This record gives sequence, C-alpha cells and structure tokens, in this order.
Amino acid sequence: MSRTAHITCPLCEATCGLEVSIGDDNSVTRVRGDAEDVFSHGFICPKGASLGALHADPDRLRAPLVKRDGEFVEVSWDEAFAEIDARLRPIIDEHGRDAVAVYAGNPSVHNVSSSLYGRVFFRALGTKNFYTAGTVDQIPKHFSSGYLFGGAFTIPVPDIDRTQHLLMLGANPLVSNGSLMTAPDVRGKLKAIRGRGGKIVVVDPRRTRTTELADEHHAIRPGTDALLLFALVNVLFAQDLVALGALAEHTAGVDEVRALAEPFNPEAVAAVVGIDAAEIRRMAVELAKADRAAVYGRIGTTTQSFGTLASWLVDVLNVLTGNLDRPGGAMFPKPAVPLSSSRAFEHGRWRSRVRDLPEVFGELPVATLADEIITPGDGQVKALITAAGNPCLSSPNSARLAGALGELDFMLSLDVYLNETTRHADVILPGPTPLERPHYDVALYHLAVRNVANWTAPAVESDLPQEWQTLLRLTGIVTGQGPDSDLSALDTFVAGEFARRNGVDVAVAGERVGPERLIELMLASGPYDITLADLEAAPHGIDLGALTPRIPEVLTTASGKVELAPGAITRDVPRLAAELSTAPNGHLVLIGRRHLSSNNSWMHNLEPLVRGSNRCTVQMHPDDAGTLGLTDGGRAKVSSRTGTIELPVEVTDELRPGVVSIPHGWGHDVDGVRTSVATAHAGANSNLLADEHLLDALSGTAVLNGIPVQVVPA
Ligand SMILES: Nc1nc2c(c(=O)[nH]1)N[C@H]1C(S)=C(S)[C@@H](COP(=O)(O)OP(=O)(O)OC[C@H]3O[C@@H](n4cnc5c(=O)[nH]c(N)nc54)[C@H](O)[C@@H]3O)O[C@H]1N2
Ligand SMILES: Nc1nc2c(c(=O)[nH]1)N[C@H]1C(S)=C(S)[C@@H](COP(=O)(O)OP(=O)(O)OC[C@H]3O[C@@H](n4cnc5c(=O)[nH]c(N)nc54)[C@H](O)[C@@H]3O)O[C@H]1N2
Ligand code: SF4
Ligand SMILES: [Mo]
Repeated sequence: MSRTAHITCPLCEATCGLEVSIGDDNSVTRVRGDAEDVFSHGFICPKGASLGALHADPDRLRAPLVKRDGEFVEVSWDEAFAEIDARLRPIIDEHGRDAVAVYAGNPSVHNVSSSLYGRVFFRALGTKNFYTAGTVDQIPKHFSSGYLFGGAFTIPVPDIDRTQHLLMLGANPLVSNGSLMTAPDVRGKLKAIRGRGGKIVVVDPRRTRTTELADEHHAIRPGTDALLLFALVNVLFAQDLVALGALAEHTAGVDEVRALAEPFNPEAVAAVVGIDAAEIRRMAVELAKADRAAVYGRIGTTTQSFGTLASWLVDVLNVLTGNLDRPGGAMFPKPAVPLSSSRAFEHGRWRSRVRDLPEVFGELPVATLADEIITPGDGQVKALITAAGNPCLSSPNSARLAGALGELDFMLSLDVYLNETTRHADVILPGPTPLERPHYDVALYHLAVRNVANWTAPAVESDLPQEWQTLLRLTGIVTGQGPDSDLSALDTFVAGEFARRNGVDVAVAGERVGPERLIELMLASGPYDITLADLEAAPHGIDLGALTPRIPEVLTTASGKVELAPGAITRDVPRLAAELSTAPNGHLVLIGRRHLSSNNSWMHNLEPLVRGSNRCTVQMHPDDAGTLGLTDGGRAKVSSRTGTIELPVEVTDELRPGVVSIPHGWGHDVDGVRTSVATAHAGANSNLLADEHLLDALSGTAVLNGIPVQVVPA
C-alpha cells in the first residue's frame, strides 16, 4: 500500500515541512512541500525535493566499512565496534583523552540523534580537542551573543514578518534559505516587507538573488563590515538618534560604545569600505527613523577577519535604535525544547596546544586541527573521530589537513558517504537517511522567526542502527565498557542525567527511549504545556505564535543586563582602528558563494542537483578580467599563500571590481572515494586557497571571505 508521511526537512536551517509519498516497496515516489505545515506552508527547494534521490543513491553507505591492507571492506556492526575498541582504547590508555580529537560537521546539528547523543559521547570522551564546522561558520555570533546577553545561544533573529526595515549584511537567504534565522520561504517574507511599504537594504560585495529583491544594495569591500557598522553607530550618536526606549534600564555600556565609535565616522571609513560617507549617513538615519527595524548579519560577516566585532556591532545597532526585543525588530525566540544555559558565557577556559588559540563555546578552531596532529609532543592528537563532517573540503588549507590525516594512528568517521575526508578513516559507520530517522530541530527552533514545534517520526524503516545507538555504543567504548555495553542501561542513565539537569521527573517520559525520551523530558522542562504525544498528533507542527519580548528574563549575564561593551570584545577594537590607516592595496580578494542546489560539500552525488552547467567557476568583474587577460569561459589559475587551483572563468559585473568569487565544497576528483556522480562533476576545492593562519582574532573563526589571491590565465 502506498502511503504519505509528513517530515521536517533536516537539510538546512529552514525546517520546511515536506510530504513524502512512499510506494509499496518502501521506495520514495515523490517529495513535495507540505501545504499544511504550520511554518513553511508548502515551501520546498531543490535539495528537499532530492531526499528521495539521497535515499536511493547506490553510492550511499549501507554497511560499516573497515580498512584492511589499504582497502575498505564491508563488515558487520559487531566487527566494526570490535575494531574501534581494539584501536581506540590503547590510544586513550597510552596518550590520554586529549589525544583523541573530534570534528563534528554541519549535518550533526540537523540530526536529533547527534544533537542529543553527540554531546553525551563527546562528554564521555572528555577531550579538549573538540572541533566543529562552527569555526568555519557562526562562532563569532555565539561569542558576541554570549558576552552581550549571557548565552551563546541567546541570539536575536530579525522579526522578518513584522519589520519595516531590514538591513542585511553578508547573507543571501534567497539561495541559502536563511541562516541564524530559521524562516522558510524567505522570498515570500521579503516580498511581504516591501508589500507593506517597508525597506530592504543589502550589503554584499556581490549582486545576489537577494539584492534583486532589495530596495538598495551596497557593494562593500570584503572584510570591512565592522568599519561600516561602527560608522553607523557613530552617526547615531553624532546625530542624537540613539533611543533605547524600554531597553535603557536593562542595558549597560552605552557610553563606552559612544567613546569607542568616535574614530569611525563615515568619512574615516568610506574609502576602506568602499561606500560613500553620505550614503553611510543616510543608511544610519533611515535605520534609526524606521518604524520597526532589524539589522541582520550572516556568514559574509562572520567568516572574516573582524567576524566577532561585526557580529557584536549588528546587535549594538539593534540595541541603540531600540529595536532589540520588540516586535518588528530583532527578537529572541522561545523554543519548546530549550537548551539550558544558566551560567554566564566565558571563553578561553583552555587553549590549543600548538598555536595557543582559545576555546570558544567548548571548541577549538578547526584551522589548527592539522597543527595538533602533526606537531610532536605531549598532548599530540593521535586519533580523530569525524561525525557528519567533510573538513578535507570545508576547512582552510585543506591539503595540509588531508596530509595530516595520513599521520593519525586511528581515524573513525560517522558518515553516509566514502568521500574526500572519510577515505582517510580506518572505520566508517553509516547512519540512516533523513527519511529513516526521527527528527526534532532542537538547535534551529532557537533561531526561528516564529515559535513552532514539529516532531517527525521516521518515514520509512531503516536497516541501519539509529545514530544515537551508534553514539551510545561508542560511549561504552570510551568509558571502558567494551564494544558490547548495555545500551539500554546507558540510555536510561543518560535520561536520568537529563531529567536531573532539567529539573524534571524522568517518569514523565513513560516507556519512551532514546531521543524520544529526551525530547519528552526537555518539553516537560520547557515553557509550553505540550508533550510529545501532542506533537505526534500534529503531523504539520504546532504553531506557538509570533515572537514575544523576553528581556530581562532571557539575559544571563552576571549583571543581568545587556552588556553592550564587554571587554572580551572591545579589546579587539584597536586592531579594527588600525584598518582606518591601511589604504586598499589593489590586490584581488576571494569570497565564496552558495548555490540553491548545493549543500556545502555533500549533495553533489545526486544527479538532479548537479545537472546543467559547471557551477564551480571563478567569477570576476569585466575590468579585472580585462586587466588580467582573462575571458569568459577561459581557464584561470587562482593562487594564495597556501595553494593553487585551476578552474573556468565567469566574467560578470555582479561582483565588485577587485573581488573574485569561488563556491566551496567542490574538488571531488580525489582517489579512493565512492561518489561516482560527484567525481564526474568534480570542480575545484576553494579551501586549498583559504589560509589557516587568517583568523578572526577573537573567535579563531577562519577567514573564508577576503582571502588575498592572485589570478592568471591557465
Ligand atoms: N571557503 C568556504 N568554506 C566553507 C564555507 C564557505 O562559505 N566558504 N562554509 C562553511 C560552513 S558555513 C560550513 S557549515 C562548513 C560545513 O563543513 P562540514 O560540516 O565539514 O561539511 P559538509 O559539506 O557539510 O559535510 C557534511 C558531511 O556529513 C555527511 N552526512 C550528511 N548527512 C549525514 C548524516 O545524517 N549522518 C552522518 N553521520 N553524516 C552525514 C556528508 O556525507 C558529509 O561528509 O563548511 C564551511 N566551509
Ligand atoms: N543552497 C544552499 N543553502 C545553504 C548552504 C549551501 O551550501 N547551499 N549552506 C548552509 C550553511 S552551512 C550556511 S552557514 C548558510 C549560510 O547562509 P548565508 O550566510 O545566507 O550564505 P551565503 O549564500 O554564503 O551568503 C553570504 C553572502 O555574503 C557575501 N559576502 C562575502 N564576503 C562578504 C563581506 O566581507 N561582507 C559582506 N557584507 N558580505 C560578504 C557573499 O557574497 C554572499 O552573498 O547557508 C546554508 N544554506
Ligand atoms: S529550504 Fe532547506 S529545509 Fe526547506 S526544503 Fe530546502 S533544504 Fe529542506
Ligand atoms: Mo554553515
């Protein structure tokens, strides 16, 4: 009998509801948007529509692999865990827990198993060498939010459904479908802003699909957003436009910000940022005078040299204009399943061994993972566990990292493909596809522009263990219980700890086990009167309403106030001020770009998503192409301090002169992978050019936008 299942798509941050049609043989016959979903109302993108193709992909791993004499062989789950126990335990016993590094990639956030049980396993492992894709992404925002509001996840999101003025920097949500802003159908929401007479201003070195929907586009020089934002702050003070409103009594540090902003007047920054002083003034005045306004910055503002300062200044502007925590401004979601954070945020509780970089949010910068593997001495990393990550394509100087992986004594990967990273592993453990697993978006509902809750039961049965079971079995291994520990006892222990920490009685979860039990416990500790049974009875989700003001209850700083000028952030302002006197040197800089049909590095093995012309090109402005003797369709060699890649040239005036753009996540033409479609559409790996020594000074996040490069005809 064919049937229909309703799921939440876990591929990106938009959390769309999808309707999956399943045939007699459990094959997926169609995936379309769920018109009744309370949040996404039928929206779907090409990636969501390809979930069936992912499920059916013959290259996808369906059994554990162990490398024997350099070749991967399929083994049983018992054999795989025995191998892991035999190889990993001696490393922990001999070299200690820090000798085992972990890298958790992007999909592990979009996965209820790994988001709940990953933490259990990583804690049990107890290594300081914990890395994630966050340090090539959003860590600056955790850093700034942590110090401003007290919690790394206390991140305000633009109240896009009610705002009248949206200032967006370094984001292209029409392609990315939104990030640090869970908002399905951004196009519809942006159109609605203009439909009700509001204004959209986009700051981006490139003319994007999002700029096409905007009223105004400012093509900023890459890496200079903090200067622009400081100039906006400067104008607010200079023209007496600062108006905190109800926030005044909950905010400290306004005078410090006024003093810090002094040197950054529009005239001082204009030449460096590449936007006229008069325009900057007008932007500030319009922002201040708008009825309800929100400033929003995304990856163009975080993966750059001043990522934390830019992330901080975004919210400084939201506060100074009185728009923080008010409808139509930048607001704090109130998720049904809250990640508890009662202690005030701090960073630098430990530092990396080789480059002395501080921990932020419990993690070290992935830009230094290779150093920790190849540098001998006490504390050297001897083993690596990757979980849903492909750092050989996603992290800076990835050639050096790939080389380092060859020096490990043991590597384990939890992944659904044998790809550029997992080919280095000794053991690969696959997990079920999004159609075969339960889902609840624990992380992303913390960033949703509307409070919603939606539980997904597996649409089809899986032959593979759920990843929470795999993670528990690994927990057994690293806690010395061997490869066959009692998973049910471990899970019950975990649930007991969860209940204790969340202040609820574990009995409320009844007979449930695994993620279902944990979600039930977290719902019980949360702010709404809903249970998992309520969610199970609501396959299209439960709408919990528009965002509501949460200050002061949401603040967990030591002072209980918004700390507008925390020293941990403002100490980087002198480095920014030094930029005012560095004239642009005329060198080309590289930025990235995303495409609607890509998902970082890992969905290029699906034919429907790679059809059409080669997307992995270097884009540049006609003036630059002319100067360099490059023509559209010709080939170029692009080089940086760390490497050289060759790829086709696309000449386009979408880019600001002096800026070139290459998408990341390509470069699939390496030996030993099992991704036939991706290999045939290989492209080049832009992260061979990203420099592991170019970091945001405060957060250690890699500079992926604004990399100095040279380009010559190939
Ligand atoms: N130059 C440049 N580099 C960038 C960026 C950029 O803009 N420019 N963006 C950065 C950003 S924002 C991010 S988030 C990172 C992403 O960096 P990563 O997370 O390292 O890379 P992904 O490409 O997301 O790879 C995800 C991996 O998870 C596997 N996978 C998918 N689903 C599952 C699952 O359900 N279970 C398991 N176990 N594995 C699964 C895939 O096969 C793949 O190997 O890349 C960063 N790198
Ligand atoms: N289709 C698709 N969707 C995705 C992904 C994907 O790979 N493909 N990846 C997902 C992930 S992991 C993430 S983190 C999100 C990211 O979501 P977004 O942040 O919306 O991602 P991008 O499309 O890379 O947009 C970043 C924009 O910043 C601009 N930019 C570059 N440098 C600068 C700068 O210095 N200043 C300013 N102001 N702008 C700059 C770029 O030109 C680009 O238009 O997308 C997610 N969604
Ligand atoms: S926008 Fe994101 S969540 Fe929605 S269907 Fe596409 S990949 Fe899935
Ligand atoms: Mo990301």
